[in-house]
Amino acid sequence: MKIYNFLSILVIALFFMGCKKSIPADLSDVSFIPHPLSVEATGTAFEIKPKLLIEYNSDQNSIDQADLLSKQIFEISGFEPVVQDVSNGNSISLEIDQALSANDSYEISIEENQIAIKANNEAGLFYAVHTLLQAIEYSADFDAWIIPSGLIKDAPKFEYRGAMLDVARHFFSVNDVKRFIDLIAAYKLNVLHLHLSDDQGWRIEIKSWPKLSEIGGSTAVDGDMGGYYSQEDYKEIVAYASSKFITIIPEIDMPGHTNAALASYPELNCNGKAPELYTGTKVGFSTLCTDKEITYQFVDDVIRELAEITPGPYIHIGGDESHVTAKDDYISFINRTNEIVKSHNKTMMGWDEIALADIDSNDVVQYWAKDENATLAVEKGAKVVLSPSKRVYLDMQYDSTTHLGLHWAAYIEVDSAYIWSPKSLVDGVNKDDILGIESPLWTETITNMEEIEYMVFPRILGHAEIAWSDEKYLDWDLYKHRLAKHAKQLKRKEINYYPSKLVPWK
Ligand code: TNX
Repeated sequence: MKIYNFLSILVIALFFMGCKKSIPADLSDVSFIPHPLSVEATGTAFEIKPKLLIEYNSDQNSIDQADLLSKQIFEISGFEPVVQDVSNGNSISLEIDQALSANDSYEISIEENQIAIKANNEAGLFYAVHTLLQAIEYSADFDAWIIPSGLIKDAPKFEYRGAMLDVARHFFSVNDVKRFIDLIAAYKLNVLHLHLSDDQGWRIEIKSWPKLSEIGGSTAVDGDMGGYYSQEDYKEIVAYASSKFITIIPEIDMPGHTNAALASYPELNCNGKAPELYTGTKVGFSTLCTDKEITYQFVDDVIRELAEITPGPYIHIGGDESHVTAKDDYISFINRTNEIVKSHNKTMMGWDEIALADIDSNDVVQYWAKDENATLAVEKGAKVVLSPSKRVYLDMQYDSTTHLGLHWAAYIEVDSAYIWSPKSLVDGVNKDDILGIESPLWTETITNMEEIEYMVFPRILGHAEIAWSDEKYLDWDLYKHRLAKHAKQLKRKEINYYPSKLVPWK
């Protein structure tokens, strides 16, 4: 009798083991974006079951990341892991390991009973968690939550992986910015540049010049609702971004693109008269009065207050399209502004036109339009962030049939956003001159979060991969299939992405 029971249990057990094997488990089949440095599949799988343990090594840094992983696993699978500080088998463990020398690097070893995450620092753990989450999403269509086994090794190619949001042409709430941060952090971006001022709006409270936000912040393109961040709001954004390893770079665009400031304070105008607030979309018509001393008092106050609430190293001073500032005045304005930025212990960053001024290896130039400016910047020793408008401008229409956005630089379909290489973009600008890449979203035509998502996704996934992954993985014909499989993750996060016909969506 007993032997029959035993045999039937054995048969049932074998049957179920057989079922499990029918779940494909191939780590190299997971559609990682950005692609890790190396992925080695070993053909078995780790199964996520109720009471999964997530262990952190007692170093403080691992705890937050263990919590994050647990919350996300619960959201994806419905199983709530137990997070604890012990070590025994059948668990996911996280620890900082200084033996991993590359900055922000990590390794994930996935075995049947144990997943071990090691990283060079806490950001590395954060990136590892997001890679592992992509591997978990792989099994969303199967009837068990499995993570295919193997070894992943990873490290970023560029240290600067950015996006820019123009909150001046249209204003977006703190919550919108937080969602934007969540969405880009999942793809290992680590910079969010906020374009905080332009002709149409001033979006940050400056206590010593309160009318900037009161008057200058009161409107937006098309007379749409304005708004501004109080310094407390801004600090909240900075802290939220920092919890996702994203550095905020604030931009005050000067000396052009300043109508909102000029309308708020007549003394900043050469004729002492304040212009009307502006709600159109033309560029290049405004300038601060570069030979008035009060202008530099203004610049100093604004940069001082911004520097005090910005922990990151950069202050972006714009400097683009100052078409009504005489060239000599422009150059002396940028030089003086640079001194001011340095006096507040920050590094000046600006659009590529600032290469005309006396910049050097302490400054960062953001290439968007003119090759000769990028080359000049490099000749002067500056580092360059690449934002080629024909490839990464997220406000460009996908094609002539998509209605949001502009097309002055190009129509940028999902393939065109992806098929370019930083190191061969501009003659004379080589890998070592490049700090990284950044994708700007200008918002003349963009008014809400749904529209932001439509313009940003999926193009920014390609940019994230260009910024992070080794060149050898940058192949559109392979990438488009990974992107296609990735759609279910975009859907789960309810991202309103553009369903390009060039991608074989599943
Ligand atoms: C150019 S890019 C601008 C922005 C506009 C954008 C629209 C740059 C530095 N200046 O002021 O919003 O085109 O695509």
